[in-house]
Amino acid sequence: MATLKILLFPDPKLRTVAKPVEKIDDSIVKLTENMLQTMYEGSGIGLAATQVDVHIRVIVIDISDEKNSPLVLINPKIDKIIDSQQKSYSEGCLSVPGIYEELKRPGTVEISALNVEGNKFTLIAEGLLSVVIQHEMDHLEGRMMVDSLSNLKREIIRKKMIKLKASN
Ligand code: QAP
Ligand code: CO
Repeated sequence: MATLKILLFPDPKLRTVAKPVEKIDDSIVKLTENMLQTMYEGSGIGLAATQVDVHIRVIVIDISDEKNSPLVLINPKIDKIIDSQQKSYSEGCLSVPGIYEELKRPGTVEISALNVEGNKFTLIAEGLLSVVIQHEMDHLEGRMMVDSLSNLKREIIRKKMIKLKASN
């Protein structure tokens, strides 16, 4: 396994729209393993392939405290918004380290995706899991959590990230 380099906001590559996975071969399996390792190493709970500069529709998530419940979603789709009542959550992002922002999203969603064996599954996600899935699916569309903030806030974050990059 390998740790992958995570793109940082405002890297323009984070704006790439990811393509569907057509065939789950060894390279996809390896990518999901490396993404999980990268996420765990960064103390993350979710990571999209976009963030490691691979522009295909793959997401990894683990919201468990023990970090022993990896979830891989390939070509994920929101089939139904079950509870359209917007819920507020403090969101972070491995591509925007040190920044947490309160965002509103639908509370409960029904998702379908392929697992790493290529089998389709559906799940009803609520609470943190729902938020993380929606956050990671945004990455696959080239969207980021800073997009809904005010221009001023986004500009402050952009400057912080550029300083952070320069100090690394
Ligand atoms: C998305 O984000 C998420 O600032 C996943 O210094 C997170 O795993 C959605 C992280 C929370 C909703 C709520 C962030 C690690 C990890 C940081 C992450 C940091 C180190 C973020
Ligand atoms: Co993110």
